Amino acid sequence: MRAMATEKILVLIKPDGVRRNLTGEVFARIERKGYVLENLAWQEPDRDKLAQHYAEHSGKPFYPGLLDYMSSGPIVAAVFSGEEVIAGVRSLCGATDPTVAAPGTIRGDFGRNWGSGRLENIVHASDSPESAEREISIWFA
Ligand code: IDP
Ligand code: MG
Repeated sequence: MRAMATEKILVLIKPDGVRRNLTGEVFARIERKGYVLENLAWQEPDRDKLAQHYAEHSGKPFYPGLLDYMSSGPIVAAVFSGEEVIAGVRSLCGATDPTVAAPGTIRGDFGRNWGSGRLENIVHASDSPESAEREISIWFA
């Protein structure tokens, strides 16, 4: 029998998503698929918090630009739950690069290259149960 342990995921509406009034659109897609909203918070993170969140990318060429992008305005953080919610929400988000993310996905439908030199893609979603637990403790301490 299939395991039914309920999983959780951290979702962030990144500054471009908030700026472009896409917060409700993104959450609506996740809710309509059937996942359950567990927690929600408006956040204006300092650089330390963003560095903790993106620790795995520290040292990569795009890391300083990523932190600039993520500091460019408010963020909305949320926790959703459900069986296989991580795979489900990441599928709704689409590929990292919005230019080629599949149509029908959040990044594919609403994202593009704006010429900022950064990869602005509206939404963050945890990629494993371990990441989700770590990230939820950062944003919902
Ligand atoms: P993900 O958000 O799809 O999980 P990750 O590889 O974990 O993608 O990267 C985290 C974030 O860092 C991306 O969402 C994007 O904003 C940014 N990023 C990833 N790769 C690049 C890159 O090659 N250039 C610029 N920014 C990048
Ligand atoms: Mg990631």
